[in-house]
Amino acid sequence: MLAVPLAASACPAIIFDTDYRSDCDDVGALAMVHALQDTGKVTLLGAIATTTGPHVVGAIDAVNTHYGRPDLPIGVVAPEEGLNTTLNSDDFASTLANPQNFVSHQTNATAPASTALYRRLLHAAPDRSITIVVVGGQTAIHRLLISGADHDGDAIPRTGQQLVAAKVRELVIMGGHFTDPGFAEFNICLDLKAAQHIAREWPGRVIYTGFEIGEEIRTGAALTHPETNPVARAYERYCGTTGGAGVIGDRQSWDQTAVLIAAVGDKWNGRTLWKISPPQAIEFDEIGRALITPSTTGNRHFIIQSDPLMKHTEIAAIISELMTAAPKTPGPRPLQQSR
Ligand SMILES: [Ca+2]
Repeated sequence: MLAVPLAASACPAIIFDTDYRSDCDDVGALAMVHALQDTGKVTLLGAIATTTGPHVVGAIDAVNTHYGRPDLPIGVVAPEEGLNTTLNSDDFASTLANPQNFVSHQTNATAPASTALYRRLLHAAPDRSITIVVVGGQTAIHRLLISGADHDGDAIPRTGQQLVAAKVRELVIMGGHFTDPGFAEFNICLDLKAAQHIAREWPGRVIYTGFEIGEEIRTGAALTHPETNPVARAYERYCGTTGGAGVIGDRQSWDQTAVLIAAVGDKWNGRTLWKISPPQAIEFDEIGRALITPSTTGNRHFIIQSDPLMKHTEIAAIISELMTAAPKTPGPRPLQQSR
């Protein structure tokens, strides 16, 4: 299969859209965004939480604050009947949002609605400047896309569709499975109707990094100091429930692959990380399986593993280095810590 080159812009302006309490790879991915900003590779404009667990905004803010960026806006989706936005587990969010453990100031109660924040950030941005990275369900981008002009009286004259067409350069989604046609992937199924709509209607290029890409890339065990680093603490809490209690362990790196693609495309220091598929038409069927049809006029793509050109362990080393990089300008620590 021929692959197409993927040129990253010099310094993408990123909105990070996350289901930040179902798995610790979201926390690792957010840490990567901050580390990439510390080295001038991206600019983080804000975060969107697609889960409505009571501590999710505080838990995102704790990591932003750890990296010295406490003022980044965080939007949250409002719950809706029939939509599973409150996930079953709360492995790390309450721990990260606890002010005895880490400093944070924003909460679910103070956070703007996801659609309001998306529209405000897009409206204020230069044309074709924004890269959206979605590492959870697609509820928030769906609501953005179908929002009307002057949504909730925001005085922004464009519809969501018009804003996206004008302002968004690229959408990178962790979701789907592109080598197993029978696999209905978790993020797609979190809000299947949204994922189907985005695949059909998003007015620009979409790159999917499938389950199979991050599955073999294991990171996390190199994190240290969970008493002061909320990223390490999340991995300790999460891997404590899936591995050994209280142990910082490795975890699959699904969400981190989306951040790496958004930041640097298909190359890292001149080496090819993975291949990008030729243009496709991509849909998701009634249970969430990806349907792929080559299309010369399509603008959907998926990631193809380039191993052995770049081994999983080599990509893991790149991600791990970013996840464990010390903040350039560390934020404050709590006066009294509970451990
Ligand atoms: Ca996720």
